[in-house]
Amino acid sequence: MNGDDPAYGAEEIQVLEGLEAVRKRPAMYIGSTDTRGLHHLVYEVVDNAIDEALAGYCDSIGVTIHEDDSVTVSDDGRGIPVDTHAEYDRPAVEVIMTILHAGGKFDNKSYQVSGGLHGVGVSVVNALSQRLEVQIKRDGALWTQSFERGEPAGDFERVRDLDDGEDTGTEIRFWPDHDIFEHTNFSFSTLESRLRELAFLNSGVEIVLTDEREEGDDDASLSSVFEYEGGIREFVTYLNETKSVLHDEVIYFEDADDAAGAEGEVHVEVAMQATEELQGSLHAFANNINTREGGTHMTGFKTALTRTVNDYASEEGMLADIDGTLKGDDIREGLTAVISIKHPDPQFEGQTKTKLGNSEVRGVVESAVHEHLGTVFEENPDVARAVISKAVEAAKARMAAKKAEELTRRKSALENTALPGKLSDCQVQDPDEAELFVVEGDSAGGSAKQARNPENQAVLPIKGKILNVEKHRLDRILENNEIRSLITAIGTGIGDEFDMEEARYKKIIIMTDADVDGAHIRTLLLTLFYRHMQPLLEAGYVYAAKPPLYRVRYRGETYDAMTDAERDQIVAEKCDGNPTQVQRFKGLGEMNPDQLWATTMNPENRRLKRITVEDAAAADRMFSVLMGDAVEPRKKFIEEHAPEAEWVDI
Ligand code: 0RA
Repeated sequence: MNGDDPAYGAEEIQVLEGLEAVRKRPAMYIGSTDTRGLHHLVYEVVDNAIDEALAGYCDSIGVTIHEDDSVTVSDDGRGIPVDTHAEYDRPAVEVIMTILHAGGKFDNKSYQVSGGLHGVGVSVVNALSQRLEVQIKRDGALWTQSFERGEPAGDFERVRDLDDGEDTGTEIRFWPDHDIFEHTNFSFSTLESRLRELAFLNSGVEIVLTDEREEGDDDASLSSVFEYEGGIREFVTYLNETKSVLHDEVIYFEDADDAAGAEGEVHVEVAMQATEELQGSLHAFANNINTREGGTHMTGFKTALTRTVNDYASEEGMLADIDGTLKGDDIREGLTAVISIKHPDPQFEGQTKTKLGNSEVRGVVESAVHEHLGTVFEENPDVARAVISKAVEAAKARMAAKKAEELTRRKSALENTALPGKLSDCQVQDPDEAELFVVEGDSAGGSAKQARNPENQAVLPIKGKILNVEKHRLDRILENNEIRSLITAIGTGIGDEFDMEEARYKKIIIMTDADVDGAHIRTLLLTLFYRHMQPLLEAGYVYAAKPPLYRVRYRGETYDAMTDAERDQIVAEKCDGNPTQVQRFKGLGEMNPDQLWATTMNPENRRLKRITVEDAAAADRMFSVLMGDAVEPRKKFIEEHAPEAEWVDI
């Protein structure tokens, strides 16, 4: 960029095109314009505040959801610069707010979160907001400017002097543009989990989330404060809250390396703790971004973990009972770990840009883990023993399970041609069109069979409670008849045998009663999918049907209500007193086939909820809370989430 006058005019035009491009193709900048993209706006602004914190200037961040669905993000950082930008001859804040990627040019921050996945800069938030107001406390004064759909709506103004001792900082309030976003209602719990995560990842930064709306989507509290001096150590403690841990102290170490060259240091932090669980729970972050697809930091961690544990175990003669060495999977069974790296120039790859690509990071993490974990083991033999005994136990079980799996595999090779007897299959063979209803109980299954459209709707009744898949390894799970019929009907197989190409339906719809037992069965089924058939969830093939709770009849008309509130609304608005009949459906079995078709199965009227793996950590926690041994946290969870527990996003 150069600053002479003719170029200035040209740049000005480019600027306008820049934000226009954002409004034209918002998905290119924030991923999507659904609720995910909407929340991205908040993360983008918060990332800027986190950058201030990482640079050492900010220790408190506030996020407030207002009644009009606008959001304010405030921080006590240095404040956005208020001087005039020499090249553009405009106030610096205006440049930052109206020029793509301008933010970074003002500063050489060592670790810029913005620049990573979100990385688009606050100007994108501005472009996608019908209004945005910024207040800056800096250079002894309070300053302000507002914008509409990315363009200045007024001049940059000095409002007043700061009081003695009044802190510097930035406050940005924005109103997402209804023309861009499908919905503009923010979810407290979605913001809460990301902000909690950020507080874990950036120890010492206080983040306060406040909901000023009358009806927050979470009635538990209107304000949450997150601040973790222990950083990712406390993250691991949190993830293990409902699990039985095998050693008291969380293992923690950090290191820095100059492998990234002149750009700056690569900083590595690892926290881990072994538990009795069968599932491991590994979470890798790069510059605060949850790298769900893994990457070089994850690979480095796994390699070094396997090597370090095997080295120590064989030196101590702990491998006598097993054939060969411990496999990575054995060591990671029940292990909860958080790996967080900060890199001056992170490269994100993969389908969702959540895979870390920097090749030098692998070695950096590998040597850090090898060195520090080795030391931890030497200095804490009890901890080493706990981790290794669990891995040895897992290795033995693996060998036993392998035999069982082979047996099932051989059996299923013969059985596979025959679909389960209880399945009423549909006529179409095309998975794009075919739907499978997994129905609770034989009687509801019977109604569903009569109600369905046999052309493309298949019905599989599932009896009672299926096996608690959280507590058993795959070999035991495969002994269960209900689960075997389900897997055979779906067609993909399970575990190592899983093959997405073989899916016989692209909609697998769980249809259970709208009561606690129904919710339980649904959770069991989802646990099975989550643990052993996760690609189905990732592909968006799994749904929950939402049967109505009530049917209201009034003067020959019928209305269905999903909730008590909906019922009350119908009664108030549609019915005028006397001959109003309200029928409560206790179970699916109480509906006759016509009703079941009309309310729950007919694609024209039904409501389905697509089940996704939005947040692996949150889902992991919820499954453990709902399915695990610890009774108190489960009780607490159900009490806190009772009204929406059935529809928690998993
Ligand atoms: C550019 C340069 C500097 C800080 C910021 C932007 C900044 C942006 C945001 C957005 C939200 N909160 C923020 N806080 C700061 C560095 C200014 C300096 O060098 O003093």
